[in-house]
Amino acid sequence: MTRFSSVERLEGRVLLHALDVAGAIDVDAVAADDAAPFHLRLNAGGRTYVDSSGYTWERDRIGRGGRKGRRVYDVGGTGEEPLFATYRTGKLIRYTIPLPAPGVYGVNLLFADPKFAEPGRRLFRVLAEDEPVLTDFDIAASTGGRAALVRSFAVATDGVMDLVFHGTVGKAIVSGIEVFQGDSLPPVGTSCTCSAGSITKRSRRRGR
Ligand SMILES: [Ca+2]
Repeated sequence: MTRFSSVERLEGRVLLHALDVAGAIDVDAVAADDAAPFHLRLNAGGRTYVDSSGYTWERDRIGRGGRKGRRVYDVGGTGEEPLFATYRTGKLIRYTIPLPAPGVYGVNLLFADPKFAEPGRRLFRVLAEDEPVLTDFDIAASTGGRAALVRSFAVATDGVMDLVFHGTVGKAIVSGIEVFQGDSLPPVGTSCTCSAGSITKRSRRRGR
């Protein structure tokens, strides 16, 4: 069994050091982390980006699968076009995000479809911690395509947030990911109508 014994903050990233529970526990470091709620902003498929509110979105170093992309176009419903116009896309995309501790975290997923404006051309599902949070998700059906869209969830985690995007018609796509503790902030730079959902480990049904 391991415990997270210390947390370092470097360039906005949180590095976790897992030590055997019999090892020395740096209580001060854990306490210091408790004072600052975890909040990761990730610019999927893009570079480091500072949004209009001054928050830094990290470049996409941890995404796996698919490819990074960027399309210059007028992204509707947002003032953060560089965030939404860069994306990771593919049949199977995976983000594995280390967290300070197990528990419930807020997740905002940012989307914009740079290609399709009509429904039915791109459908995908999203799993958080192995549970589907979006099924037959169709960006264009919600926004008409080239506009910002945010979906928000509360997800119970084991200390590592696993997000999987799986294209069922065409390729999955994602423009940004926020994972955070504490109160939810308004979705960045978007005027969309956002849905909220939540899952907990207790509600999970296995064997489906
Ligand atoms: Ca992006």
